[in-house]
Amino acid sequence: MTNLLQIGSITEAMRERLESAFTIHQVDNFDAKKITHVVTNGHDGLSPDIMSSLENLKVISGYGVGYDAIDTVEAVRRGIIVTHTPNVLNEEVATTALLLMLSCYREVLRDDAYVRSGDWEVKGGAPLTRSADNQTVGILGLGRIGQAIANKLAPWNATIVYHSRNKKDVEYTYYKSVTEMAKDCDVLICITPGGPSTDNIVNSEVMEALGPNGTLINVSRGSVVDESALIDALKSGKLGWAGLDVFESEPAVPEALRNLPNTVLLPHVGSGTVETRAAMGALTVENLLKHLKDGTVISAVPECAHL
Ligand code: A2R
Repeated sequence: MTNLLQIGSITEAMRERLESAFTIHQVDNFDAKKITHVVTNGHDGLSPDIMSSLENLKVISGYGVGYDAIDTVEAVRRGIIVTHTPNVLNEEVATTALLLMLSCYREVLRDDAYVRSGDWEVKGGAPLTRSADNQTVGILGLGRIGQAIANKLAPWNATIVYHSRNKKDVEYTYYKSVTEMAKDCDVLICITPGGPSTDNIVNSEVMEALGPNGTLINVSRGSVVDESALIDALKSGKLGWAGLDVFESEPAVPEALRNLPNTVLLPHVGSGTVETRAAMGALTVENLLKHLKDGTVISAVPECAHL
């Protein structure tokens, strides 16, 4: 049997299929020389010290679309194929972005608390909220998920604008500068990859450009948004609302952020439904099984596509 190192947890369905082809080793007890395949997730990735100890490593299969926790430069140098799970989670993450946006606009948490506390009976009708219809929504990263978000916004009659590294062949207005885009937006939705090139790309300047009536949604990586600048902007009213599924040091979320009423916070569940996680798990496993069968994979990350 081929030897597979498991980083982080895997589902029972994944374990059952993997056990038919691999001997699965855990991080607290493995013989580095034997390991040829790794299964991991977007959060844990593969630490440089474990990666360098695995001299016979051939494939790192990631459960998730983001792979910023895996050193792909080193992987390419060593001829190791890194795979991920694109596309199968587009609609789910897009739904999460919409859920956060609508929750901010319609103050779902505040109004839910209003009913539960009994305030409705005592104080009467709740204060009015804002309409999510007819808003200008800036998508930061118009890739697979970004496009799914744009599609899902159609019933709200949104005007879509976007920023990404390259201009796309789409009807939406392209902005070269995130700040210039934020000035023209009611909502900014972050859905770029994490990593050095997008680190704190949403800084205080961008937040102030979005403004007191603006809403920031982050379903990408915590590193994309300057979290302490975000807390300052939300506290001072320079930014109106934030809906966040991801944070700088997950699962730790600063108390200052947790105490702010103009936020909706989720525990990184963008793709976290039974159905979508099953599809992601199946693709993670199939990449490994295909490599065993014929030396190729289904969904290599772009950097490794030539390997
Ligand atoms: O390369 P482009 O022009 O297509 O732009 C990509 C954009 N992007 C960036 N935009 C601005 N500055 C950057 N430094 C930068 N780096 C990348 O993000 C593209 O429009 C988008 C990523 O799209 P996809 O590669 O199709 O990724 P997908 O599947 O939409 O997932 C995005 C991220 C994952 O990496 C996870 O972190 C998260 O969603 O779940």
